[in-house]
Amino acid sequence: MKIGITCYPVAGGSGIVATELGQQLAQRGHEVHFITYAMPFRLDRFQSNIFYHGVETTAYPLFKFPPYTLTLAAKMAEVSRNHELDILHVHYAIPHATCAYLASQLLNGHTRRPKIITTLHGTDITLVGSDPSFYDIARFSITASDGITAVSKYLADETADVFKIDKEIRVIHNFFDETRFSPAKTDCARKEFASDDEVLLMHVSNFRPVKRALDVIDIFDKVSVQLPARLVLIGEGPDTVLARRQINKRNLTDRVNFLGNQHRVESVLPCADLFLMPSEEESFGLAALEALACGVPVIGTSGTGLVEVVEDFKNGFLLPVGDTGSMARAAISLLKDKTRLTEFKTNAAESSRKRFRADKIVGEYEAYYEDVVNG
Ligand code: GMT
Repeated sequence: MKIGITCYPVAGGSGIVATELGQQLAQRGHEVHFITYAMPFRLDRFQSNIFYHGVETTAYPLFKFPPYTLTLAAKMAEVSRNHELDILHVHYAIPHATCAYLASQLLNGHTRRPKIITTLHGTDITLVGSDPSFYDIARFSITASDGITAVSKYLADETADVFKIDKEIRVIHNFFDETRFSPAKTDCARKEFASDDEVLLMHVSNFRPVKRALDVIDIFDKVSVQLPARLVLIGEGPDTVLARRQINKRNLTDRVNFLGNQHRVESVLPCADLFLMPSEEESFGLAALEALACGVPVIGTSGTGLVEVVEDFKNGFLLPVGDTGSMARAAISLLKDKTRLTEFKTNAAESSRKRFRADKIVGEYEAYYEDVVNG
């Protein structure tokens, strides 16, 4: 098939899933066209069957805000026409589903109009989509799509509820590339971050308030009172400054390592003993899945989409949002019990492979594409 993919090209979960999906589809022989305003974050090497179409934004004195959505819609229509796309798969509803709808209108009368599939990732619904000013346009654009997918049942239910949508929302979970994400075969670069007698905790996110980076630091602080410990923080975002300030305030500077955005998290993740994801909201938790795939147990929040990813008491623990005391206690007891920790690490690698490996989940996308294209 010929598939156009639009996503945010930055280091967020939706862009990463879209990029990895495009790469997997290209490997399976599909022709994939990325239509984005910059080269997607993980599209960092040449691959055959992948094409990139940059979307320009026009700076004109009259435009206080460059009309990116219009140039994106026009580019979607142009690429669809020139390459006879079968599918335009947009990730993150706002504004991509709206742009795809507009592109489809531009193609009215053209014999081959691509089917539009919108994949909902989370904050497009839970935060942005439900903001009153976006509600109508988000609902309209999502329902106007030929196909809708959500990255968890939790998100599909939330979407149906918030937007009163009775159309099918197909649940297709996030996935990982098992040729890259796997437990440490050697000692990885662990000694760069911690010595043999220290435990190593890790957190990866875009440091938005929803990720509760200060809870990560609080949990780490509590753990390090009981155990010699180090923390590695990966990613960047609006709360990075707050997090640094908190680390200084608690005198943890020499035990915390900030790595910023990393294109290849798989080279660092396997070094960790435990991954922390205490998010307020998490529709799925791709970073948690990537940690599990690297054999790292996860402490996350209950009542979020993480319940579909982390198996409580098997490869991690799920606790209420903000309950850093319980999260720290769970972390300490697991880290102190080496036999149980090894068992959790094995479970993490095995169950993530069984449930979320790329060939299984990408096959689900392909089957869905077939369903939508064949009406
Ligand atoms: O909020 C983020 O962390 C980024 C956001 C995105 O859309 O870029 O991530 C969402 O999509 C990921 C990929 O599907 C999910 O794994 C994340 O759980 C989800 N984030 C939230 O729901 C907060």
